[in-house]
Amino acid sequence: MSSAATLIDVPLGGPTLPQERRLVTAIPGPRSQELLDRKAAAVAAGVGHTAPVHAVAAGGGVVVDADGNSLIDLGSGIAVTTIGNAHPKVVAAVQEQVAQFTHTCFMIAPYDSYVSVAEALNRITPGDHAKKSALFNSGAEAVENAVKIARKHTGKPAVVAFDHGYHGRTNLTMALTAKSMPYKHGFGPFASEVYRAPLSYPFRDGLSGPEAAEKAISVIDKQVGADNLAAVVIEPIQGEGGFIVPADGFLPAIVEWCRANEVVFIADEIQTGFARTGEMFASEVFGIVPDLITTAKGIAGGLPLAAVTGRAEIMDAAHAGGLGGTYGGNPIACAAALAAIDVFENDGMVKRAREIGAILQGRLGALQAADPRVGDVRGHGAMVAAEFVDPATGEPDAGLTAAVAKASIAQGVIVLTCGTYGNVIRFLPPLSIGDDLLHEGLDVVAAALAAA
Ligand code: PLZ
Repeated sequence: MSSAATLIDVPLGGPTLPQERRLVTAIPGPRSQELLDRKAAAVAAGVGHTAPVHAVAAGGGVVVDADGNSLIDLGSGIAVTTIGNAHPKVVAAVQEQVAQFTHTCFMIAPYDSYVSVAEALNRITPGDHAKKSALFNSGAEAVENAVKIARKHTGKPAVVAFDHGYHGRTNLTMALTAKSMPYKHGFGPFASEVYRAPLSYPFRDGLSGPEAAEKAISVIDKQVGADNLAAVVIEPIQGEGGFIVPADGFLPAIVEWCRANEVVFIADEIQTGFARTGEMFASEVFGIVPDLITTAKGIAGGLPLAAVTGRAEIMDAAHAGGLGGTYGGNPIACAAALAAIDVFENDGMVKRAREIGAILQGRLGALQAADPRVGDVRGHGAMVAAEFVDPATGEPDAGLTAAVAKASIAQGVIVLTCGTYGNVIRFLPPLSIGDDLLHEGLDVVAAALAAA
């Protein structure tokens, strides 16, 4: 059986990996191809992959494959390894915890790290009101629980999500997610009492924030009614939907309407959270204070952990025993989260996200100025995207987008696409990437665009 043990010279991951783009075979090389063949035979066809590689180590700004190729990482495993893959503080915390105990189930025998993560989240999330937290395993599970809590608190059934929104792949979160293919197609019926409102999408709707909010609130009022509505769930900057940054004033108007109507405002910060946007949370970019906030991804440096944090009186609405799960707040994931949060707070991550953002905006802005196929460049901090269009019509160009992403990966740069129309390339580099490597990655993407 092929395994890591049979590989030659597998390097140790983390920041000591050589920070370089290095192609020693075509992508995929023979060892990667061998894994992909085994994957095709053993793993359900529904589970896809973006980069055709057999990853063996990662750190800083690179992912190394089994053939010895070193790829520049501009995706962070979908915004997860924000502090850098195999960050030494996370590795040490995990190693210490895994030798101590691996699991007791927090609902059976509680432990310190879960409580410490809750305390940290209560402290660092937006707003200085009294807060409480509960921990889960995945982003989707956090969103599900935020909805449960909001329903229990308000005694109302309905939930509103937005056009282009993404909230997960479980039954309720599929219902909340906008895009059918690939997330929902054929997987229904979906959870009931989920309604959809129009988003602010400045590049495509031409509306000001207050105008877009008025339109959304009118739909919510007329088609749902505040008396039936438990919660509004929204990503402050949409992730999978296309890195859509709402126009100024949109989010504050929605928050204000929720407050006036006893509707819980849930910010899904699973992709935007933890320094990614150049603030600790994207809500701060827009000056809003959510009632509840869902987090995951960057929270624990790559270990599976998620949370719901929010107003203590709302969080406490669920009866004792009403929230939980076997693994939620697993001690190893919590140890990793405490290490990661330490890095976010004390190792300049917010500042680094802004520096990376300036490079991304500068480089992509220059591409846009020179190439009319780049219709829009948008984002905050180290969460920036380019939307590709047909210059003649402004219509989304998914074909061009896929070609640029594919060519970039073949040249050793991992980039991710997104968007309802599949015409957005998003940049989510680890904050541990060096400027030179980031520039080199962007050079490769620019060359791929020029050649496409
Ligand atoms: N909410 C805002 O971005 C996960 C999805 C990848 P889980 N986004 C990556 C894929 O294709 O499955 C996400 C998100 C927002 C919720 C989720 C769901 O988080 O940890 O994937 O369940």
